[in-house]
Amino acid sequence: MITLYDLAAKEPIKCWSPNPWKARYILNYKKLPYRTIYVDFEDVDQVIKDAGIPPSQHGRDGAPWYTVPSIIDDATGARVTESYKIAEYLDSQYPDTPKALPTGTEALQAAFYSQWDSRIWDLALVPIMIPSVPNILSKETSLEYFHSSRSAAFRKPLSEVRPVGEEFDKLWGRLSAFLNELEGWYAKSSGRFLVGDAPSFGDFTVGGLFKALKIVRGEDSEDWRKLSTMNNGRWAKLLGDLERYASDKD
Ligand SMILES: N[C@@H](CCC(=O)N[C@@H](CS)C(=O)NCC(=O)O)C(=O)O
Repeated sequence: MITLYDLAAKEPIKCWSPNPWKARYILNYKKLPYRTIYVDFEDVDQVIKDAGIPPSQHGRDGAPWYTVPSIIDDATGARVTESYKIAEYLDSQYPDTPKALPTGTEALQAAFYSQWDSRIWDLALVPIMIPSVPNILSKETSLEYFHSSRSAAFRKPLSEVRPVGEEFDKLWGRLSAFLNELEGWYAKSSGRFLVGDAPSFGDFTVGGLFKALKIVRGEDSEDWRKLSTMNNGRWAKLLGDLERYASDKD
């Protein structure tokens, strides 16, 4: 059995965070049986370390940083962290399942991921979503951890992270420009996904963030309404197409 480490949230929400969504989409797409351990935000470091999983990266001070998603595969004893590495591991360990990194597209997937990751986090979606995360966390201690870690990362109180007025319009404008570019890449595909009619890591990456925004800000929020109507509903349609791989009822 595979164990997936994910972040905990208030009932009835289960999976909500952009990065764990990528791993969950992949496990569901491959129809691999798994169970989830939901970890409170402030415990991620300790729980992942205690499970013998390596850090996914190191901070500026060189300190190891343990993150979710991480997996343990009982069949092999493998402990894997970081969504892209999880995709690589599952593709090679379970070659008879559909590939998250289809053969021949590996370099393109890596290039896409690097483009996405280096650009999306500074655009509007993240500062819009982050201040609302406390609404869905279940424990007081998680709220404290989230407030202090994110205020430190953004160098301002969490309540001031969401841009307002002109600043919001400017960030949203930059996001639209990026999404227009993304739509242009999708338009070159022969199918509904990035590489034809089968979803792959790139789609799971885009879908994971959009799904997180929808859950964290709420389906009825103005932010989701704006995002879901951009590019003629392209992103709402992508989420809809991925929905059959979005079960968190493991
Ligand atoms: N590039 C990594 C990013 C993982 C990541 O940033 N995970 C966040 C949750 S979305 C985390 O575990 N944060 C722990 C913390 O903030 O203490 C991946 O794709 O797996």
